[in-house]
Amino acid sequence: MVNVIGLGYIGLPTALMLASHGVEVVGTDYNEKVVQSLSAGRMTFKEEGIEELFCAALEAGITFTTDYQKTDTYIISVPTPYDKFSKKVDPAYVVSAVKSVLSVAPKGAVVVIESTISPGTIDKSVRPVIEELGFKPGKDIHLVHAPERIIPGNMVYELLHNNRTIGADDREVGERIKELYASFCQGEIVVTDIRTAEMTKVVENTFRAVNIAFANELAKICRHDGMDVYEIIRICNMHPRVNILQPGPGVGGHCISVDPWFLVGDYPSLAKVIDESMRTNDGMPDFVLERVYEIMRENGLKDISRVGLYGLTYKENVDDVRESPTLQLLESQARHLADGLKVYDPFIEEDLVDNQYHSLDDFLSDVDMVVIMVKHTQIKENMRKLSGKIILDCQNIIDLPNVYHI
Ligand code: SAJ
Repeated sequence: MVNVIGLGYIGLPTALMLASHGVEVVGTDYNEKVVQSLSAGRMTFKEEGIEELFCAALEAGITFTTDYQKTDTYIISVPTPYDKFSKKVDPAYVVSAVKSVLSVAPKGAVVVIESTISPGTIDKSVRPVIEELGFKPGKDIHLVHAPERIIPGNMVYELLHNNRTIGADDREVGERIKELYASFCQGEIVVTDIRTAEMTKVVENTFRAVNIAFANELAKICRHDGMDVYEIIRICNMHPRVNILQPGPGVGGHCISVDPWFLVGDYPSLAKVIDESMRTNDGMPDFVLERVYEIMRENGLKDISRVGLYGLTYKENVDDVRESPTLQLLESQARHLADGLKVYDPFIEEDLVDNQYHSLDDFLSDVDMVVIMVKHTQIKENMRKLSGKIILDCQNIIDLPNVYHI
């Protein structure tokens, strides 16, 4: 039996996938509400294909509890927040989950850490705790790091098809865990050491962050001299060895906007390109706000409360707002004493910010200018409703005349 600890965006889909592929699974979360909801057959977040997977896992017998189980395999997928000032990962949840596991685990159990951690966290923060509690890593307890790579919005497909990395102290244990993931994963599974697995995960997200920062910097250069950044990137990407990502209003989510900071925090004098890239990305919501003021001036629009932000989530077609560029822009707005921007997102039902609308028509009738913040499919579908508005399209998805871009 596998005990999956932490039933969030990563742990839950992984638990469901294992359960629906013949593995006995118990899911544990300290949040009683999450456990109650899942036990009552209600999923806790929206994601393409997740309801079907949830039903299959329930039928296969998955159960949910707040208690840790006595078993031979644990998968820990708890959050790893980072400290915004030191730029370092905070492994407190991982450490606390490991301690709870050790209070019930039999000798010889395998503890797989899926949570993203900065390179060296297992050596610095996990091994000492295991030793303090009287266990010998590699003998009484086996450590594995199996970082997840699925992308919100396409999680179920990617769980099945992505390649995976398993980092283990002991090759034979690594191979055993590889077999476990191979119960559902059709991608290639590489077995390596723990430090390499930790580093690989952070480097992948850093690569994407630096590439997006490059696109954002190009957007600023092109804006300066009236060039079309999208056309320039499109043509450059026709070169067989060039693949530039897209500029946007900022980088959100709990991965690409966070993980690269771990390298900056741990290697401040070495991670120069990464540091500058992260600052470029973090500066984009402010850049968008400056564009809003510029376009308002150009159109004689004086009242910022007649401007609406379309999209509140960190990316398209998900209901996740963690580190979202829209939230960052609203924070900036408060600093610039420019309260009153209106907000609408079809994926967000609860009230998260001031001046938030839950009806697109009401939102549109209260604004003269619309800022497209997210590439939701729904926005493209409703494009005709936007005609007549001043539009700042930060995602280059609106095919109407006289649209402004970043
Ligand atoms: N973005 C751009 N321009 C682009 C692409 C993305 O501005 O060309 C923005 C998005 O709008 C969003 C942010 O970047 O705000 C991040 O979105 P994303 O779709 O690039 O990535 P995430 O954060 O949803 O998921 C990433 C993925 N990592 C990589 O692609 C290397 C995913 O595979 C990881 O599993 C995930 O991080 C994670 O959990 O670490």
